[in-house]
Amino acid sequence: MSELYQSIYSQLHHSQARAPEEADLASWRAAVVDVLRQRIVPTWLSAQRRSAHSKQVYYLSMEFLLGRLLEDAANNLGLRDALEHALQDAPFSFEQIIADEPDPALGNGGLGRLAACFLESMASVGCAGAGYGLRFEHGLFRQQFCEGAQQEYADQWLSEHSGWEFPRPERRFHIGFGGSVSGEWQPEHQLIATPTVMPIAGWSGGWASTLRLWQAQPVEGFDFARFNHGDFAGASDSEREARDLCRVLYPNDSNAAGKSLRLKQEYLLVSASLQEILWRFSRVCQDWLELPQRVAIQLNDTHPALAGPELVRLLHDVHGVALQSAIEISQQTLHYTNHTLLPEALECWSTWLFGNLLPRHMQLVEAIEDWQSRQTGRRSIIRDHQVHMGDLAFVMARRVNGVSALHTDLVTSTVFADLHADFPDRIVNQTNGITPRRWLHSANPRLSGLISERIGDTWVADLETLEQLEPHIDTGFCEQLSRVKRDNKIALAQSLGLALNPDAIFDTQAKRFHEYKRQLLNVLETIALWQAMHESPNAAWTPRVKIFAGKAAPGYAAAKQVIQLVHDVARVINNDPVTQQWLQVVFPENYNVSLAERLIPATDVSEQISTAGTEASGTGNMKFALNGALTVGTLDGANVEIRERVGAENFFLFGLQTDAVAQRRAQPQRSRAIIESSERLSGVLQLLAEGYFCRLEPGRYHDLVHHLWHHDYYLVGDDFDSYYDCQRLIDTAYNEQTSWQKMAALNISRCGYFSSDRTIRGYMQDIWQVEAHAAVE
Ligand code: 26W
Repeated sequence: MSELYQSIYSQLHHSQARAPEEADLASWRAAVVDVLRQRIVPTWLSAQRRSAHSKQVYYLSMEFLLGRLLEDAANNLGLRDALEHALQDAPFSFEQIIADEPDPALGNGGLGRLAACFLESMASVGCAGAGYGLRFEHGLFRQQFCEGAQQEYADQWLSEHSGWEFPRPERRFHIGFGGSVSGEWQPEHQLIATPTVMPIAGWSGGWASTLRLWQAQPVEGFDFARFNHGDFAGASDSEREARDLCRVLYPNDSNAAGKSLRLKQEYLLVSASLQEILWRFSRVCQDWLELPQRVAIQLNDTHPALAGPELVRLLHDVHGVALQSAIEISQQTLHYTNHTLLPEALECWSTWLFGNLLPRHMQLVEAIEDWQSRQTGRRSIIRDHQVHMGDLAFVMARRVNGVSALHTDLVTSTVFADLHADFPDRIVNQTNGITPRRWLHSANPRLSGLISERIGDTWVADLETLEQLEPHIDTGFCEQLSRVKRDNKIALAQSLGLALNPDAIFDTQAKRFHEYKRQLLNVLETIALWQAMHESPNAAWTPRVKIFAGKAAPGYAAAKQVIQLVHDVARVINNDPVTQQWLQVVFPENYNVSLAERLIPATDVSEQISTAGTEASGTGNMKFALNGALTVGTLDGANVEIRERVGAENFFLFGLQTDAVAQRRAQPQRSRAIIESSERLSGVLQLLAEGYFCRLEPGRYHDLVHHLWHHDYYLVGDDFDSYYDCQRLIDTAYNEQTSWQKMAALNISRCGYFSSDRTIRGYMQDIWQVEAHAAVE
């Protein structure tokens, strides 16, 4: 019996008091998690001890889209094979145990997943620090389709104890809301924040980082007096009110709703985290002036932008630092990443709401604005009775960064042009990245094995060494690559329970549903292709499986309509005997990290088709390319850099570029003429308008078509023909399998740059000014 098996057995026996023969899958999983956790803890503690006196990096984020942790931990600790082996004779296999883990979805999309990749990369490169977030009871909703319409259900990731968390109930911080400021801030309500902490193991188990998630509880729990007076429900009011704060993650991706609960959540995160950060600092240093030398705080978008005034408040009101000095120390400690240019996503709060909930912070924002105005002659934070969080974050940050080269240029020349003129050295670029451990090594073992057979496995820790693959890309390699992809497609079809043709192009668009991402363009092209197949049923069509995956914000009607349209179109096309052999449309439910891990390795064509100038970076684009999918894409976000690196000949480019988009938008009335000039697009819209895809409700898509005719803001019409033609080039290219696989292989070997290890090293050098620690022995 292996040592690992003994540990698992003993955990079941001693810690869970279960006879292993009778224990169910969840108990076995809990035992495996516990055993892995025990292996991480020594590294984790010694990493903290070793770095206690070095500069610390704190990543503040409303979202951490972690995905399952067990497989990742087993891989990073090098225990995967041993665990598979150890569990051979157990009632459940390692595969079953992995698949049983809930997928913590404490995030919406790209921004949250980036935070999770960053924690893993910080652990892998030896960057001391921690992530801070909220422990939402319900993460992003579970998606189901009912007659093609999205329905939302509560996510229950906490229904079983996750096993990875260590509660720290003794670490309590008071959080105040409301009240008045006469001399001191006297909050009207208070609650207590306590964290749970989780270790995140780095590659090869040499370092571990920490995620701290806050939860709220009442200062006084159960109201015994009320209970005794017969008010049984009221007795637990304060309990419920506190818990409501962390009840649910806001499911809005890029739409700032301006709700008071959201502002409270943001303040809870910021205040609890900063109080803890200052407490940790004060254990090693008593001079507040040294804060910027010992601590770097990164704000993940504006969601934690209250950190500006809150840090000033803690330093000045609580620790007695002079106001001007408190502002300067704060500004030298904080850094801000912008993740979006969409105007509707830029957070602002009415001064009324802000002032009522956080009266002291309102005063401090005014003091910050006075300070801004003394330096630059400009005030920009409070405008039109709104507190503009982007401006607040910018003014209070030592560095501000965009997330791709193009996005950083646009940040500089558009939203923050004025502030950039005032602080010309502040904006820097840090192109996003993804962790190769999760997104290649663990998600795609077939490909990862093929790569390692040729060049060894140093690429896992140093992704740029993938370029060593290039001399090995010959016919033999291409054949093997093609087999790997085919096997991944078969595995995907099996896991979805669908009969899909593994020799077809698997063409995937997996991301949040949003008008700017243009899933609509993809569906319209699908309809056009289907029509063309009908017109020439004797042509040699290249078979395709069109895969759509993603969620729409529950209140986002236009995005939800596109989800419904995909279903209506899929129903017609999938039941068409003429085209069935060539075209299938599928839409798996409930896209999340685990589903992404199955879709990406099985994809040939990656859809990255946002209107140029709207997608800040994209990170899915990197995951697909690294797994050997070819991109069909616009010159937007990080697509630009992907294309530069993999080579223009290995990337399918179409569509208007940023400057042309701006010019075209100045003439909104042209939409109609553009549609009329495309016979193909007109034909598609004709079908939609006449209700072809939903006979029972023929008017269903009238508005959608009307919108395209009259105000096609995301320029679906403009890019349609160029996109359609590009897809037909793809059909032709795919028929030459050797050259296709060669292009795929070059995408893999040239994507090493997009490792989040490179991104983290960039932040460490250009923004945080910290050194990496050597691995713990
Ligand atoms: C408060 C409402 C709200 C919620 C989320 C506003 C904005 C957001 C995010 C900024 C949306 C987001 O996830 N942005 C994505 O960030 C990724 C990581 O940098 C980028 O790759 C994506 O292009 C960007 O859309």
